[in-house]
Amino acid sequence: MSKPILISGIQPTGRLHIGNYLGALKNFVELQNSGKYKCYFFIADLHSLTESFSPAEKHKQILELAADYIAAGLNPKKSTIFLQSQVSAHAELAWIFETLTSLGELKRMTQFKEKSEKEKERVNAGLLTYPALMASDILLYDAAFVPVGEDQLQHLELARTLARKFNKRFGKTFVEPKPILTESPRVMSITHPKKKMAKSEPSGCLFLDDSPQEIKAKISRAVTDSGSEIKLDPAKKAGISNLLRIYSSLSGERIPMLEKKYTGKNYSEFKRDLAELVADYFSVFRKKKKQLQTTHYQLQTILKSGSAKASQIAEKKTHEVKKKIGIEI
Ligand code: AQP
Repeated sequence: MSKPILISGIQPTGRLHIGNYLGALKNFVELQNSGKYKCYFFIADLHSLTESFSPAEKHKQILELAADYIAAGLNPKKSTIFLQSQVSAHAELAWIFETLTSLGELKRMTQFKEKSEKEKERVNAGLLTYPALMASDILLYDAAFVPVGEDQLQHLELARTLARKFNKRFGKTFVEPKPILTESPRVMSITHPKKKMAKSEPSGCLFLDDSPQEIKAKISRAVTDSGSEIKLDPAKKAGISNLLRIYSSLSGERIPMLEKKYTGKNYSEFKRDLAELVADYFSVFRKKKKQLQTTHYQLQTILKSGSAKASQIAEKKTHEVKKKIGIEI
């Protein structure tokens, strides 16, 4: 029996933070290495055009994300790694999905509401139609599973709705995908622990390639709470709870074990150990990423060959879709 298909992507909008890693990328690598899935991982460059950018910066960000993928452990021999814009079927199917999606469904999306609120003077239509493109990214490949962070669940639900809607109207064509969440589906900002860690708020991020000195300085400044107990209590102790979750996800030690280990110890001891853990955990990643970025050729080759493979699958699916809706001659 063939393996279930799994797909996910990340936007090339800057350096990855530990939220992107613990919510998504770490899981991509584990799922790939489990050998249980046929995996596709892409760089969501079309999605990233919804935010302000310069062409030179965008080019750099794409190659940087490719280096992040490989340095974190994605392997082009095991997974198809590709660039979204190189597979034109993504944009083509997105248009068809836009015609099947109501304006109300799109306007209700939390991401659209939050981002359009922030970028009042620059709300582009792509921010609104983003979930239709995301549905296309997933449904083109018959993906059964999508590893994502919690913030993407609402968009994934729309992809499921679109698959059902299309199948009902035009006949069985798409698979309804299910999310795969990690134990840290929502890593919080280290400066505003009630808010999600996000690339657009860099001061609250721990970046994967921060130097050990930067990590130490950021963690020592991380917002904690009054009191001194190191205990998971997201409602009353959002700061320390977030740091505990990061510690647990990277070390593999369960939170009750950590609470026991740090009984009677103070925040600064805990923070010092966490900084050391984070710096050590990403030391191989930092070296590999640097080395991968010395030449772009290897990264470009991986993306070109992955995109050619993905195009074959995606084009077959768009032909099927066009036939079903009556626009193929
Ligand atoms: N804080 C987070 N905790 C857990 N998972 C997260 N993800 C993002 N932030 C967190 C997950 O990372 C994957 C890739 O994210 P993306 O690049 O598509 O999203 P993004 O919105 O550009 O990333 P940010 O950092 O969240 O930036 P902004 O500032 O734009 O909001 C996704 O699976 C996502 O769930």
